[in-house]
This record gives sequence, structure tokens and C-alpha cells, in this order.
Amino acid sequence: MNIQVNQLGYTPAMQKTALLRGEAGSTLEVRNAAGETVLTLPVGNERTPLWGDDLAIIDFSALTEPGTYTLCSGKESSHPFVVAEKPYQALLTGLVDMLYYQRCGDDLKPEAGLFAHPACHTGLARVWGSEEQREVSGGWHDAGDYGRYIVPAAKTVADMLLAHEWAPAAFVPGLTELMQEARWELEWMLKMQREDGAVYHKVSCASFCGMIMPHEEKEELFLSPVSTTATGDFAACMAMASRHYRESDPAFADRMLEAAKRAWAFLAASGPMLFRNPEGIRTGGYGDWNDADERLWAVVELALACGDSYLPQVEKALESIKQDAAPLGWGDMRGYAAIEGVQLPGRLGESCRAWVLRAAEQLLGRINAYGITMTEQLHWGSNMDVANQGMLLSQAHRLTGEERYLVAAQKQLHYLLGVNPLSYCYVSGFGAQPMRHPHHRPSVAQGVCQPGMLSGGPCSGLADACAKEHLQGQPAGKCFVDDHASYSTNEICIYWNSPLIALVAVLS
Ligand code: 9MR
Ligand code: 9MR
Ligand code: ZN
Repeated sequence: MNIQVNQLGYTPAMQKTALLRGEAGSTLEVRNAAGETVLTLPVGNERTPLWGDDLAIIDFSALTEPGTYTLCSGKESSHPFVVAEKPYQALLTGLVDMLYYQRCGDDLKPEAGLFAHPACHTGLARVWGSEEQREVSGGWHDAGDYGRYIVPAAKTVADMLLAHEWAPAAFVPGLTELMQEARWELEWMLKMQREDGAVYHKVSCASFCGMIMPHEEKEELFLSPVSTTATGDFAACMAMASRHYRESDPAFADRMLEAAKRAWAFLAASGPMLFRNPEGIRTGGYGDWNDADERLWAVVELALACGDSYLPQVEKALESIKQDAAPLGWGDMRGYAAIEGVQLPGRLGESCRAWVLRAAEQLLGRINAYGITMTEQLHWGSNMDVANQGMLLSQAHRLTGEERYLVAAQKQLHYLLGVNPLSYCYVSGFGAQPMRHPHHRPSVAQGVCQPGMLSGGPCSGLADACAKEHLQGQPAGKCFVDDHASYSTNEICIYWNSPLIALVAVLS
């Protein structure tokens, strides 16, 4: 395709831009479902070079009438798309259902179809380096693998809670309901805390298994050592969740807040314990070089959940952290501290607000022709970065009401759903050209692609053999291959879906 559009469509009010390349003509025609031209726009001579293409950027926001359309110019055309009041409802349900499919230790409902399976990973887990065993069943499988890791879990749940806070009306239940699904993860996280408040970094088998269904992985489970990044993220997420569940279930909220305080007490008494895989464990590391951001986020959430006694510590932590960006994890959690910190009283709240807006402003200044802010390099899971930035921009819009932030947030969504150099809708099962072959064990095992999963997307580092074979010399935006062997470009993850859930919800 040489005319890129959001394949899931647009609301009537949205700004709409199409990107043209190839043998495009001097006009762009908008055709309706009957093939009639309903709008003709000049293309002009201006071209923007990006990622090996010369792009013409055409604004077709004049199209506001609900319907199904295709864009045509010269020899080129777009995938069909709709203009509708609620174009993303099924997508949002699908993205939340994905988390239900990731459930571990649960018998999945028959409605999960080919992806239903009996409860998996139910055996006790051995604490690495000891004979102690613990019951830590539950939670979600992280990604295309079956590990369960605290750091990415905290990010996922935080995004869901923000989505619920920002746009509660956007959610209609599918296989599951948003807050019930988040609770599934929270209950597991509580089991991962040690009596002294510290939190085990992860539970997994020693190595990644083959391309089998979850209940077929029967090797021994290990709890990897505790870390201060996991403990900080845990404290933050639990304190945050305690506020969100306070009204519906005060006892659950109390249990989470008590766990958060215990985690904080451990952190306050310990220096950094940064995670590296211990000997013999080869699953995902989620290692980090710094736990200051996790500690800051934790103390911000504790202050919001239990008040003023934490404010001096917030002040101290805010003073010593760099506020030159507001990333939303999984490694750097400063953005959650900033976004949540706007609710703090007085000066502290104001400084967090200024931080969010500064970070959003910087993003605006870097937006390229495809609407995203990264041009030279795209990292593993770049689609998460895009969705994260969409979240931050939409928060800036919520804080100020300024349209330019909203338009930029929408661009992040359009990119993920089709306005990108390879014309993919990066969510499986949605759009005219979805990603179809993810690095996702159940999909490979069943020979069918599970729907509702956001692909990691282009990774310019070519970090697996399949990417190295197919993508040599490609520009960053094209370093993606829809092949299940390419885990560095086409895996799926709970914490890649979650910022997209938040973004779609606020833009719905
Ligand atoms: O399947 C694994 C995936 O979930 C991880 O993200 C990825 C990177 O850690 O590793 C995948 O496992 C691969 C392993 O690292 C190397 N041998 C091939 C495995 C995939 O088939
Ligand atoms: O998302 C992680 C990415 O930022 C890292 O570069 C990559 C390699 O360490 O690991 C990614 O996380 C994987 C995790 O280690 C195991 N489960 C699948 C995750 C996504 O590929
Ligand atoms: Zn499992």
C-alpha cells in the first residue's frame, strides 16, 4: 500500500492525514463504498523524506460524514477505513481480552476457543538457591513466553488503572471486565511479596520452553531473587490500586495498602538491589541500572494513598531526580510519578504538572512525518514507546485542554493502526492488514493467530536471527518482520497492550 491510513478509521471530528508515496497523482480522491468520489484534494509538490521514502502529507479532515472510504491517487490507493462515532470499541474490548488470554493458573473459559486451556503453572515455585517452596500461582504470562515478572506487571496494571480513571465509560465488557482483570494480576503480585516486605523479581522456569501451550510447560518453577526495582514498582502499584478499589472493596484496598507500606519499609532500609539473572536462570531479565525512579513513583503513590506523612520524602525524591523526560517504563518509571504527582498538594503537584507539560512539549518538537517522535533508532518494543508517548500527550491534553496535544496523541494511535512505512495494523485480528505471525507460543502451537495483541514493532538493532536475515540495511521504521521467529520485532506483551488500552480509551 502506498497510501497510509488508520485502518480502524477515524471519528468525524478527528484531524485526518494520509501519507502518499510511489506513483501518486496530483490529486487525492476520497471514494465511498459505492466507488463514487466524494472529495478531491490537491496533492501539491512538497515531499518529506523519511525512512527511505518521499512522503506527501495530505490533510483530509474535511471528510466528516460517517461511512466507509478508500483514498486513491494516481496508481496508488489505501486500505478501506471508516469514519464513525465509535470506531475503536471492538478494538478496545479485544485489547482487554488479550489480558484474559494471558491468564496463568486459571481454566480459561470455553469462549476463549482455541486458546482456552486448563490451569497452567500451578505447582509450587522453589526459591532460587534454597529448598523453600512457595505458592505463587495466578497472574498473567508476560508475553509470548510464560514467565511472570513483577516489573512489567506493575506497568501493565498502572496503565489499566489510568485508563479506567481517564475514560471509565469507554469500556464494555468482553471476555472480561477491566477492573476485574487488573485484580487478577494484583492478587498474584501480593503472593510475590516476602514476609519482610521485599518482592521477588519474577517466577519462571529456568529457560524458555518450546512453542507449546502453557499447560504443557511442566518444568520446575523458580522464584528469582528479590530486587528493589520490583519492590518499588510493587509498592507504587499497590498503593495506586488501593485508591482505585477503595470504594468497591475496602478490605482489598486495605490489604494492598498494607503490602505497599511493608514494601516501602523494606526499601527505606535497603540500598539498591538491581536484578540480574542468577546462575541457571535464562528467562527475561528486566534488569535495570537505577532504582531511583521506582522509589520516587512508590513514594508519590503512598503520599496519594495515605497522605501527608510521606510528603517530605516525595519532596526529597523529586529534588534528586532528573526531570528531563517522563517515560512510562518498564525500565524508567519517572512518567508515572509525574502523571500521578499532579494530584499532590500545592507546590509538589504544580512541579509535577510542569514536568508532564515539559516532557509533552519536547515530544511535540520531535514528531516526524509518520507522526511519531523516534526517527534514527527504534528500540525493542518501539510500539510501546509510541503508545506510552500517546498516553503522556493525552495527559497533557487533559491538564491543559490544548488541542495540539490531543492531535499528537491521535497520531500515535494512527501510526500503530496503519499510518506506518509497512502499512501494518500492528494489532492482530484488526484492520485490513493486521500483523499475523507473532512470536506468541499459543498462536504458534495452534497455528492460528490470537486476536487483540499489539506487536512490539520495528527494532532497528536487529536483535534476533530472523531480523538479521530479513532486515539488513533497512531504515529504522521498516525494521519489522511479520514472522514468529522474530522475537525482537514481533513478540507481543501485556505491557505493550496496556498503554494502547489507555490511549484508545481516552481517544474513544
Ligand atoms: O521466546 C523468548 C521470548 O519470549 C523472549 O522475549 C526472547 C528474548 O529474551 O527470547 C525468546 O526465546 C528465544 C531465546 O532467547 C533464544 N532461543 C530461541 C528462543 C525463541 O524461540
Ligand atoms: O521488552 C523488553 C525489551 O525492552 C528488552 O530490550 C528485551 C531484551 O532484554 O526484553 C524485552 O522483554 C521481554 C522479556 O525479557 C521476556 N518476555 C518477553 C519480553 C518482550 O520481548
Ligand atoms: Zn501459566
